[in-house]
Amino acid sequence: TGIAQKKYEPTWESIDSRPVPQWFQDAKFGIFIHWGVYSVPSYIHINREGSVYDCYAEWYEILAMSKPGPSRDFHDKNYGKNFGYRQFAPMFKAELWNPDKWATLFKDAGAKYVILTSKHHDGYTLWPSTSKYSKGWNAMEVGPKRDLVGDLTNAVRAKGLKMGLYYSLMEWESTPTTRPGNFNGYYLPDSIVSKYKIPGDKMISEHIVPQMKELVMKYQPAIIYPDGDWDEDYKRLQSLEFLSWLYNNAPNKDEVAVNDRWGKVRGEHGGYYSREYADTDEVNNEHPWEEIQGMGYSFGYNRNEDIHDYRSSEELIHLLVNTVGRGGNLCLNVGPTADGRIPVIMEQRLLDIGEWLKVNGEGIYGTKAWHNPAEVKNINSKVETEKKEKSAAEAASTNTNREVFYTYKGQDLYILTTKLPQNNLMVKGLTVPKGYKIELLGTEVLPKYKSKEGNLYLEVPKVTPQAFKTKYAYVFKIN
Ligand code: FUL
Repeated sequence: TGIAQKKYEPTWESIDSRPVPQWFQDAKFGIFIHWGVYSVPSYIHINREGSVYDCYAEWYEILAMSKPGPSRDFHDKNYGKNFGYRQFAPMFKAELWNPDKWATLFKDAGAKYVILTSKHHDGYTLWPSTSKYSKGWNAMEVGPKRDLVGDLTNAVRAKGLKMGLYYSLMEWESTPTTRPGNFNGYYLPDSIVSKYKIPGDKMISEHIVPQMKELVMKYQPAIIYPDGDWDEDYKRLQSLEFLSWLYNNAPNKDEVAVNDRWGKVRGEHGGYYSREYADTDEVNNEHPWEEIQGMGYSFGYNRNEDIHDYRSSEELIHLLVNTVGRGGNLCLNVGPTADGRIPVIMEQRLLDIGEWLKVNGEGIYGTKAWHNPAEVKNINSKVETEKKEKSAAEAASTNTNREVFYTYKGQDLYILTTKLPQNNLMVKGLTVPKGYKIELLGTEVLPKYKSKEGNLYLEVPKVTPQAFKTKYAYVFKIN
Protein backbone atom coordinates (compact mmCIF):
# COMPACT_ATOMS: atom_id res chain seq x y z
CA THR A 1 0.00 0.00 0.00
CA GLY A 2 2.95 2.27 0.64
CA ILE A 3 3.51 3.35 -2.92
CA ALA A 4 0.02 4.70 -3.39
CA GLN A 5 -0.11 6.75 -0.21
CA LYS A 6 2.09 9.38 -1.65
CA LYS A 7 0.79 12.04 -3.98
CA TYR A 8 2.70 12.04 -7.24
CA GLU A 9 3.48 15.24 -9.14
CA PRO A 10 3.95 15.59 -12.89
CA THR A 11 7.74 15.79 -12.64
CA TRP A 12 10.25 13.04 -13.37
CA GLU A 13 11.63 13.42 -9.90
CA SER A 14 8.28 12.56 -8.38
CA ILE A 15 7.36 9.90 -10.94
CA ASP A 16 10.74 8.19 -10.64
CA SER A 17 10.47 8.11 -6.87
CA ARG A 18 7.77 5.46 -7.17
CA PRO A 19 9.25 1.97 -6.91
CA VAL A 20 8.45 -0.59 -9.57
CA PRO A 21 5.78 -2.76 -7.90
CA GLN A 22 7.24 -5.76 -6.12
CA TRP A 23 4.94 -8.26 -7.81
CA PHE A 24 6.53 -7.34 -11.14
CA GLN A 25 10.05 -7.70 -9.80
CA ASP A 26 9.17 -11.12 -8.37
CA ALA A 27 7.31 -12.39 -11.44
CA LYS A 28 10.40 -12.89 -13.64
CA PHE A 29 8.58 -14.54 -16.51
CA GLY A 30 5.76 -13.20 -18.66
CA ILE A 31 4.18 -13.74 -22.06
CA PHE A 32 3.93 -11.02 -24.68
CA ILE A 33 1.22 -11.35 -27.35
CA HIS A 34 1.31 -9.53 -30.66
CA TRP A 35 -2.05 -10.05 -32.28
CA GLY A 36 -3.96 -7.84 -34.67
CA VAL A 37 -4.78 -7.14 -38.31
CA TYR A 38 -1.14 -7.87 -39.27
CA SER A 39 -1.79 -11.46 -38.15
CA VAL A 40 -3.77 -11.87 -41.38
CA PRO A 41 -0.94 -11.47 -43.93
CA SER A 42 1.49 -12.65 -41.21
CA TYR A 43 4.39 -12.31 -43.54
CA ILE A 44 7.68 -10.50 -43.81
CA HIS A 45 10.77 -11.18 -45.85
CA ILE A 46 13.63 -12.27 -43.59
CA ASN A 47 17.01 -10.72 -44.05
CA ARG A 48 19.27 -12.24 -41.44
CA GLU A 49 22.04 -9.76 -42.15
CA GLY A 50 19.66 -6.82 -41.88
CA SER A 51 18.42 -5.22 -38.69
CA VAL A 52 16.20 -7.22 -36.37
CA TYR A 53 13.50 -4.58 -36.84
CA ASP A 54 13.30 -5.47 -40.53
CA CYS A 55 11.96 -8.90 -39.61
CA TYR A 56 8.98 -7.68 -37.58
CA ALA A 57 5.85 -9.05 -39.26
CA GLU A 58 3.64 -6.72 -37.18
CA TRP A 59 5.20 -3.93 -39.23
CA TYR A 60 3.56 -5.23 -42.42
CA GLU A 61 1.72 -1.99 -43.20
CA ILE A 62 5.04 -0.17 -43.31
CA LEU A 63 7.77 -2.71 -43.97
CA ALA A 64 5.93 -4.79 -46.53
CA MET A 65 3.48 -2.39 -48.10
CA SER A 66 5.18 1.00 -48.08
CA LYS A 67 8.42 0.30 -49.83
CA PRO A 68 9.35 -1.77 -52.88
CA GLY A 69 11.04 -5.08 -52.17
CA PRO A 70 10.37 -8.80 -51.70
CA SER A 71 7.63 -8.27 -49.11
CA ARG A 72 5.80 -5.79 -51.31
CA ASP A 73 6.08 -8.27 -54.18
CA PHE A 74 4.50 -10.90 -51.97
CA HIS A 75 1.67 -8.53 -51.19
CA ASP A 76 1.02 -7.56 -54.80
CA LYS A 77 1.11 -11.15 -55.97
CA ASN A 78 -1.20 -12.56 -53.31
CA TYR A 79 -3.57 -9.73 -52.51
CA GLY A 80 -3.17 -7.35 -55.43
CA LYS A 81 -1.52 -3.99 -55.97
CA ASN A 82 -4.54 -2.05 -54.85
CA PHE A 83 -5.32 -4.11 -51.78
CA GLY A 84 -5.04 -1.72 -48.85
CA TYR A 85 -4.02 -2.63 -45.32
CA ARG A 86 -7.45 -1.91 -43.83
CA GLN A 87 -8.96 -4.51 -46.15
CA PHE A 88 -7.27 -7.21 -44.07
CA ALA A 89 -9.39 -6.40 -41.01
CA PRO A 90 -12.53 -8.37 -42.01
CA MET A 91 -10.25 -11.39 -42.46
CA PHE A 92 -9.09 -11.13 -38.84
CA LYS A 93 -11.84 -13.34 -37.47
CA ALA A 94 -10.44 -15.19 -34.44
CA GLU A 95 -12.95 -17.93 -35.22
CA LEU A 96 -10.95 -20.59 -33.37
CA TRP A 97 -10.10 -18.42 -30.41
CA ASN A 98 -10.53 -19.81 -26.94
CA PRO A 99 -9.13 -17.34 -24.41
CA ASP A 100 -9.31 -19.88 -21.56
CA LYS A 101 -7.11 -22.22 -23.55
CA TRP A 102 -4.55 -19.47 -24.01
CA ALA A 103 -4.65 -18.61 -20.32
CA THR A 104 -4.20 -22.26 -19.36
CA LEU A 105 -1.21 -22.51 -21.67
CA PHE A 106 0.41 -19.40 -20.17
CA LYS A 107 -0.16 -20.71 -16.69
CA ASP A 108 1.30 -24.10 -17.62
CA ALA A 109 4.29 -22.28 -19.10
CA GLY A 110 4.99 -20.89 -15.65
CA ALA A 111 4.34 -17.31 -16.68
CA LYS A 112 3.13 -14.88 -14.04
CA TYR A 113 1.86 -12.17 -16.35
CA VAL A 114 0.69 -11.49 -19.88
CA ILE A 115 0.99 -8.39 -22.05
CA LEU A 116 -1.35 -8.06 -25.04
CA THR A 117 -1.12 -5.49 -27.85
CA SER A 118 -4.28 -3.49 -27.19
CA LYS A 119 -3.31 -1.28 -30.14
CA HIS A 120 -0.23 -1.52 -32.32
CA HIS A 121 1.19 1.06 -34.73
CA ASP A 122 -1.59 0.38 -37.25
CA GLY A 123 -4.03 2.01 -34.83
CA TYR A 124 -6.52 -0.89 -34.82
CA THR A 125 -7.85 -1.39 -31.30
CA LEU A 126 -8.51 -4.85 -29.86
CA TRP A 127 -11.17 -3.36 -27.63
CA PRO A 128 -14.27 -1.28 -28.48
CA SER A 129 -12.57 2.06 -28.01
CA THR A 130 -14.92 5.00 -27.64
CA SER A 131 -12.52 7.35 -29.40
CA LYS A 132 -14.30 8.70 -32.46
CA TYR A 133 -11.09 8.12 -34.40
CA SER A 134 -11.38 4.38 -33.76
CA LYS A 135 -14.71 4.13 -35.48
CA GLY A 136 -14.71 1.24 -37.92
CA TRP A 137 -11.19 0.33 -36.85
CA ASN A 138 -11.65 -1.80 -33.76
CA ALA A 139 -12.19 -5.51 -33.04
CA MET A 140 -15.81 -5.09 -32.00
CA GLU A 141 -16.86 -3.51 -35.27
CA VAL A 142 -14.63 -5.16 -37.83
CA GLY A 143 -12.99 -8.58 -37.69
CA PRO A 144 -13.58 -10.78 -34.64
CA LYS A 145 -16.63 -8.75 -33.50
CA ARG A 146 -15.71 -9.13 -29.88
CA ASP A 147 -13.76 -7.40 -27.15
CA LEU A 148 -10.47 -9.25 -27.34
CA VAL A 149 -8.88 -7.19 -24.57
CA GLY A 150 -11.78 -7.78 -22.18
CA ASP A 151 -12.15 -11.47 -22.94
CA LEU A 152 -8.46 -12.21 -22.56
CA THR A 153 -8.20 -10.10 -19.42
CA ASN A 154 -10.94 -12.13 -17.77
CA ALA A 155 -9.46 -15.46 -18.81
CA VAL A 156 -5.94 -14.57 -17.69
CA ARG A 157 -7.07 -13.24 -14.32
CA ALA A 158 -9.19 -16.32 -13.72
CA LYS A 159 -5.95 -18.32 -13.81
CA GLY A 160 -4.34 -16.05 -11.25
CA LEU A 161 -2.01 -14.29 -13.69
CA LYS A 162 -1.58 -10.54 -14.05
CA MET A 163 -2.85 -8.94 -17.22
CA GLY A 164 -0.96 -6.12 -18.92
CA LEU A 165 -1.55 -4.04 -22.05
CA TYR A 166 0.82 -2.79 -24.71
CA TYR A 167 -0.34 0.47 -26.27
CA SER A 168 1.23 2.34 -29.20
CA LEU A 169 1.44 6.10 -28.68
CA MET A 170 2.01 6.51 -32.40
CA GLU A 171 -0.10 5.52 -35.39
CA TRP A 172 1.40 5.21 -38.85
CA GLU A 173 -1.70 6.53 -40.55
CA SER A 174 -1.53 9.71 -38.49
CA THR A 175 2.13 10.16 -37.74
CA PRO A 176 4.16 8.49 -40.48
CA THR A 177 7.21 7.12 -38.79
CA THR A 178 10.69 8.38 -39.36
CA ARG A 179 12.33 5.96 -37.00
CA PRO A 180 16.02 6.74 -37.13
CA GLY A 181 18.35 4.32 -38.81
CA ASN A 182 16.71 1.60 -40.77
CA PHE A 183 13.25 3.06 -40.94
CA ASN A 184 13.99 6.21 -42.88
CA GLY A 185 12.20 6.16 -46.14
CA TYR A 186 9.11 4.18 -45.20
CA TYR A 187 6.06 6.28 -45.73
CA LEU A 188 2.43 5.49 -46.18
CA PRO A 189 0.89 6.81 -49.39
CA ASP A 190 -0.73 10.23 -49.10
CA SER A 191 -4.09 8.71 -50.02
CA ILE A 192 -4.03 6.68 -46.80
CA VAL A 193 -2.65 9.42 -44.64
CA SER A 194 -5.15 12.00 -45.82
CA LYS A 195 -8.02 9.56 -45.43
CA TYR A 196 -7.40 8.40 -41.89
CA LYS A 197 -5.10 11.00 -40.37
CA ILE A 198 -6.04 12.16 -36.91
CA PRO A 199 -5.35 15.91 -36.82
CA GLY A 200 -2.03 16.63 -35.15
CA ASP A 201 -3.50 18.99 -32.57
CA LYS A 202 -6.13 16.42 -31.54
CA MET A 203 -4.03 13.28 -31.61
CA ILE A 204 -2.61 13.35 -28.10
CA SER A 205 -5.26 15.08 -26.04
CA GLU A 206 -8.36 13.79 -27.81
CA HIS A 207 -7.25 10.32 -28.79
CA ILE A 208 -4.10 8.92 -27.17
CA VAL A 209 -4.55 10.10 -23.59
CA PRO A 210 -8.30 9.35 -23.47
CA GLN A 211 -7.66 5.88 -24.90
CA MET A 212 -5.07 5.12 -22.25
CA LYS A 213 -7.38 6.35 -19.52
CA GLU A 214 -10.18 4.29 -20.98
CA LEU A 215 -7.99 1.17 -20.83
CA VAL A 216 -7.09 1.89 -17.22
CA MET A 217 -10.66 2.49 -16.07
CA LYS A 218 -12.19 -0.35 -18.03
CA TYR A 219 -9.63 -3.14 -17.65
CA GLN A 220 -7.28 -2.01 -14.87
CA PRO A 221 -4.22 -3.47 -16.54
CA ALA A 222 -1.44 -4.48 -14.14
CA ILE A 223 1.11 -3.32 -16.72
CA ILE A 224 0.91 -0.48 -19.18
CA TYR A 225 3.47 -0.94 -21.91
CA PRO A 226 3.50 2.20 -24.07
CA ASP A 227 5.56 2.14 -27.25
CA GLY A 228 6.15 4.07 -30.47
CA ASP A 229 7.57 6.96 -28.49
CA TRP A 230 10.95 7.14 -30.19
CA ASP A 231 10.24 10.22 -32.32
CA GLU A 232 8.25 11.94 -29.66
CA ASP A 233 8.91 14.26 -26.82
CA TYR A 234 7.49 13.23 -23.45
CA LYS A 235 6.09 16.75 -23.09
CA ARG A 236 4.10 16.55 -26.30
CA LEU A 237 2.88 13.09 -25.28
CA GLN A 238 1.73 14.55 -21.93
CA SER A 239 3.47 11.60 -20.30
CA LEU A 240 4.10 13.24 -16.94
CA GLU A 241 0.48 14.31 -16.61
CA PHE A 242 -0.70 10.87 -17.54
CA LEU A 243 1.69 9.10 -15.18
CA SER A 244 0.82 11.27 -12.21
CA TRP A 245 -2.85 10.73 -12.97
CA LEU A 246 -2.23 6.98 -13.16
CA TYR A 247 -0.21 6.76 -9.95
CA ASN A 248 -2.71 8.90 -8.02
CA ASN A 249 -6.02 7.81 -9.50
CA ALA A 250 -5.92 4.41 -11.15
CA PRO A 251 -8.32 1.98 -9.45
CA ASN A 252 -5.34 -0.41 -9.15
CA LYS A 253 -2.71 2.24 -8.45
CA ASP A 254 -0.82 0.00 -6.01
CA GLU A 255 -0.48 -2.70 -8.58
CA VAL A 256 0.17 -0.99 -11.90
CA ALA A 257 3.64 -1.21 -13.43
CA VAL A 258 4.81 0.76 -16.45
CA ASN A 259 7.90 0.72 -18.65
CA ASP A 260 10.18 3.59 -19.76
CA ARG A 261 8.76 4.29 -23.25
CA TRP A 262 7.29 7.70 -22.61
CA GLY A 263 9.07 9.86 -25.18
CA LYS A 264 12.85 9.59 -25.51
CA VAL A 265 13.48 8.80 -21.86
CA ARG A 266 14.25 5.08 -22.20
CA GLY A 267 16.73 3.81 -19.69
CA GLU A 268 16.35 7.02 -17.72
CA HIS A 269 12.80 7.71 -16.56
CA GLY A 270 9.48 6.03 -16.01
CA GLY A 271 9.07 2.55 -14.59
CA TYR A 272 11.08 -0.51 -15.45
CA TYR A 273 13.60 -0.34 -18.28
CA SER A 274 12.47 -2.10 -21.43
CA ARG A 275 14.89 -3.99 -23.61
CA GLU A 276 14.12 -5.57 -26.95
CA TYR A 277 16.21 -8.24 -28.64
CA ALA A 278 19.01 -6.61 -26.73
CA ASP A 279 22.38 -7.88 -25.75
CA THR A 280 22.07 -9.83 -22.56
CA ASP A 281 25.81 -9.79 -22.12
CA GLU A 282 27.01 -7.90 -19.11
CA VAL A 283 23.81 -6.25 -18.06
CA ASN A 284 24.06 -5.94 -14.36
CA ASN A 285 21.49 -3.49 -13.36
CA GLU A 286 19.96 -2.61 -10.08
CA HIS A 287 16.94 -0.91 -11.63
CA PRO A 288 14.23 -3.42 -12.65
CA TRP A 289 14.27 -4.26 -16.34
CA GLU A 290 12.58 -6.58 -18.75
CA GLU A 291 13.84 -8.21 -21.91
CA ILE A 292 11.33 -8.96 -24.68
CA GLN A 293 11.98 -11.33 -27.56
CA GLY A 294 10.04 -13.53 -29.89
CA MET A 295 10.92 -17.17 -30.38
CA GLY A 296 12.21 -16.35 -33.86
CA TYR A 297 12.87 -12.96 -35.43
CA SER A 298 9.47 -11.37 -35.14
CA PHE A 299 6.75 -10.50 -32.64
CA GLY A 300 3.74 -10.73 -34.95
CA TYR A 301 3.29 -14.19 -36.48
CA ASN A 302 5.43 -14.61 -39.59
CA ARG A 303 4.41 -17.51 -41.82
CA ASN A 304 7.72 -17.09 -43.57
CA GLU A 305 9.65 -18.45 -40.57
CA ASP A 306 10.46 -22.13 -40.50
CA ILE A 307 11.69 -24.47 -37.79
CA HIS A 308 15.27 -23.24 -38.19
CA ASP A 309 14.18 -19.72 -37.37
CA TYR A 310 12.72 -20.78 -34.03
CA ARG A 311 14.91 -21.16 -31.04
CA SER A 312 14.85 -24.51 -29.31
CA SER A 313 13.39 -24.99 -25.84
CA GLU A 314 16.93 -25.29 -24.55
CA GLU A 315 17.92 -21.95 -26.03
CA LEU A 316 14.84 -20.26 -24.63
CA ILE A 317 15.47 -21.67 -21.18
CA HIS A 318 19.02 -20.39 -21.43
CA LEU A 319 17.62 -16.99 -22.34
CA LEU A 320 15.43 -17.10 -19.25
CA VAL A 321 18.35 -18.08 -17.00
CA ASN A 322 20.55 -15.47 -18.63
CA THR A 323 17.98 -12.75 -18.10
CA VAL A 324 16.93 -13.57 -14.55
CA GLY A 325 20.55 -14.25 -13.61
CA ARG A 326 21.29 -10.65 -14.56
CA GLY A 327 18.37 -9.28 -12.62
CA GLY A 328 15.77 -8.90 -15.37
CA ASN A 329 12.37 -10.30 -16.29
CA LEU A 330 11.88 -12.21 -19.51
CA CYS A 331 8.69 -11.48 -21.40
CA LEU A 332 8.66 -14.03 -24.18
CA ASN A 333 6.47 -13.29 -27.14
CA VAL A 334 3.97 -15.45 -28.98
CA GLY A 335 2.39 -14.44 -32.28
CA PRO A 336 -1.05 -15.99 -32.65
CA THR A 337 -2.66 -16.56 -36.03
CA ALA A 338 -5.61 -14.54 -37.33
CA ASP A 339 -7.98 -17.38 -36.50
CA GLY A 340 -6.90 -17.32 -32.87
CA ARG A 341 -4.45 -20.17 -32.50
CA ILE A 342 -1.06 -20.10 -30.88
CA PRO A 343 1.13 -22.01 -33.32
CA VAL A 344 1.82 -25.52 -32.04
CA ILE A 345 5.58 -25.01 -32.08
CA MET A 346 5.16 -22.04 -29.72
CA GLU A 347 2.90 -24.10 -27.45
CA GLN A 348 5.51 -26.80 -27.31
CA ARG A 349 8.26 -24.32 -26.40
CA LEU A 350 6.11 -22.80 -23.67
CA LEU A 351 5.22 -26.16 -22.17
CA ASP A 352 8.90 -27.14 -22.07
CA ILE A 353 9.70 -23.94 -20.22
CA GLY A 354 6.85 -24.71 -17.83
CA GLU A 355 8.24 -28.19 -17.16
CA TRP A 356 11.63 -26.71 -16.44
CA LEU A 357 10.16 -24.11 -14.10
CA LYS A 358 8.23 -26.74 -12.16
CA VAL A 359 11.53 -28.21 -11.03
CA ASN A 360 13.74 -25.13 -11.01
CA GLY A 361 11.32 -22.25 -10.48
CA GLU A 362 12.38 -21.62 -6.91
CA GLY A 363 15.71 -20.34 -8.25
CA ILE A 364 13.82 -17.94 -10.53
CA TYR A 365 10.62 -16.55 -9.01
CA GLY A 366 10.97 -13.97 -6.29
CA THR A 367 14.73 -13.94 -6.53
CA LYS A 368 17.25 -11.19 -6.98
CA ALA A 369 20.39 -11.53 -9.04
CA TRP A 370 23.61 -11.79 -7.14
CA HIS A 371 26.40 -10.13 -9.04
CA ASN A 372 29.34 -12.21 -7.91
CA PRO A 373 32.14 -9.65 -7.55
CA ALA A 374 34.67 -12.28 -8.61
CA GLU A 375 33.01 -12.44 -12.02
CA VAL A 376 31.06 -9.25 -12.56
CA LYS A 377 32.85 -5.98 -12.41
CA ASN A 378 30.53 -3.11 -13.03
CA ILE A 379 26.99 -2.54 -11.97
CA ASN A 380 25.52 -0.12 -14.49
CA SER A 381 23.09 2.51 -13.46
CA LYS A 382 22.16 3.00 -17.09
CA VAL A 383 20.95 0.10 -19.13
CA GLU A 384 21.40 -0.16 -22.84
CA THR A 385 17.87 -0.67 -24.05
CA GLU A 386 18.50 -1.45 -27.71
CA LYS A 387 21.33 -2.37 -30.00
CA LYS A 388 20.54 -0.99 -33.40
CA GLU A 389 23.63 -2.22 -35.19
CA LYS A 390 22.91 -5.84 -34.37
CA SER A 391 21.84 -8.08 -37.22
CA ALA A 392 18.67 -10.11 -37.00
CA ALA A 393 20.64 -13.33 -36.76
CA GLU A 394 22.70 -12.01 -33.87
CA ALA A 395 19.76 -10.53 -32.04
CA ALA A 396 17.69 -13.68 -32.21
CA SER A 397 20.44 -15.95 -31.05
CA THR A 398 20.71 -16.67 -27.39
CA ASN A 399 23.85 -15.36 -25.87
CA THR A 400 25.55 -18.01 -23.81
CA ASN A 401 28.88 -16.33 -23.23
CA ARG A 402 28.29 -16.79 -19.57
CA GLU A 403 27.28 -20.17 -18.23
CA VAL A 404 26.96 -19.56 -14.51
CA PHE A 405 24.50 -17.19 -12.83
CA TYR A 406 23.43 -16.53 -9.27
CA THR A 407 20.17 -15.59 -7.65
CA TYR A 408 19.17 -15.35 -4.02
CA LYS A 409 16.04 -15.27 -1.95
CA GLY A 410 16.02 -14.98 1.81
CA GLN A 411 18.82 -17.20 3.13
CA ASP A 412 19.05 -19.25 -0.04
CA LEU A 413 21.59 -18.79 -2.78
CA TYR A 414 20.96 -20.41 -6.14
CA ILE A 415 23.62 -21.22 -8.69
CA LEU A 416 22.16 -21.53 -12.16
CA THR A 417 24.18 -23.07 -14.90
CA THR A 418 23.36 -23.61 -18.54
CA LYS A 419 25.87 -26.44 -18.75
CA LEU A 420 26.53 -29.19 -16.27
CA PRO A 421 30.19 -30.13 -16.23
CA GLN A 422 31.21 -33.78 -15.99
CA ASN A 423 32.84 -33.60 -12.58
CA ASN A 424 33.07 -30.35 -10.70
CA LEU A 425 31.47 -26.99 -11.10
CA MET A 426 33.88 -24.32 -9.97
CA VAL A 427 32.37 -21.15 -8.57
CA LYS A 428 34.85 -18.32 -8.32
CA GLY A 429 35.00 -16.17 -5.26
CA LEU A 430 32.55 -18.18 -3.20
CA THR A 431 33.36 -19.90 0.07
CA VAL A 432 30.76 -22.14 1.66
CA PRO A 433 31.75 -23.34 5.13
CA LYS A 434 31.13 -26.96 6.05
CA GLY A 435 27.68 -27.91 7.26
CA TYR A 436 25.53 -26.21 4.64
CA LYS A 437 23.01 -28.12 2.64
CA ILE A 438 23.53 -28.02 -1.10
CA GLU A 439 20.97 -29.53 -3.43
CA LEU A 440 20.84 -29.98 -7.16
CA LEU A 441 17.22 -29.46 -8.09
CA GLY A 442 15.73 -32.32 -10.01
CA THR A 443 17.76 -35.04 -8.29
CA GLU A 444 17.66 -36.65 -4.89
CA VAL A 445 21.42 -37.00 -4.73
CA LEU A 446 23.14 -34.29 -2.71
CA PRO A 447 26.26 -32.92 -4.36
CA LYS A 448 29.43 -32.89 -2.29
CA TYR A 449 31.27 -29.61 -2.05
CA LYS A 450 34.46 -28.09 -0.85
CA SER A 451 35.84 -24.60 -0.65
CA LYS A 452 39.45 -24.07 -1.61
CA GLU A 453 41.44 -20.85 -1.94
CA GLY A 454 38.30 -18.78 -1.95
CA ASN A 455 36.53 -20.81 -4.63
CA LEU A 456 33.77 -23.36 -4.35
CA TYR A 457 33.91 -26.77 -6.00
CA LEU A 458 30.62 -28.55 -6.42
CA GLU A 459 30.74 -32.18 -7.27
CA VAL A 460 28.21 -33.01 -9.93
CA PRO A 461 26.40 -36.16 -8.80
CA LYS A 462 26.51 -39.10 -11.14
CA VAL A 463 22.89 -39.59 -12.07
CA THR A 464 21.54 -41.03 -15.25
CA PRO A 465 19.60 -38.56 -17.40
CA GLN A 466 16.51 -40.69 -16.65
CA ALA A 467 16.86 -40.16 -12.92
CA PHE A 468 17.21 -36.43 -13.47
CA LYS A 469 13.91 -34.62 -13.42
CA THR A 470 15.22 -31.71 -15.45
CA LYS A 471 17.37 -30.87 -18.45
CA TYR A 472 18.76 -27.88 -20.36
CA ALA A 473 19.81 -25.84 -17.33
CA TYR A 474 20.57 -26.73 -13.73
CA VAL A 475 20.06 -25.13 -10.38
CA PHE A 476 22.09 -25.73 -7.22
CA LYS A 477 20.53 -24.49 -4.03
CA ILE A 478 22.68 -23.54 -1.07
CA ASN A 479 20.95 -23.23 2.23
C1 FUL B 1 8.67 -2.15 -30.76
C2 FUL B 1 7.63 -2.17 -31.86
O1 FUL B 1 7.99 -1.34 -32.93
C3 FUL B 1 7.58 -3.62 -32.24
O2 FUL B 1 6.73 -3.83 -33.32
C4 FUL B 1 7.11 -4.41 -31.04
O3 FUL B 1 5.78 -4.08 -30.73
C5 FUL B 1 7.97 -4.13 -29.82
C6 FUL B 1 7.42 -4.73 -28.56
O4 FUL B 1 8.12 -2.75 -29.61
O5 FUL B 1 9.23 -0.98 -30.52
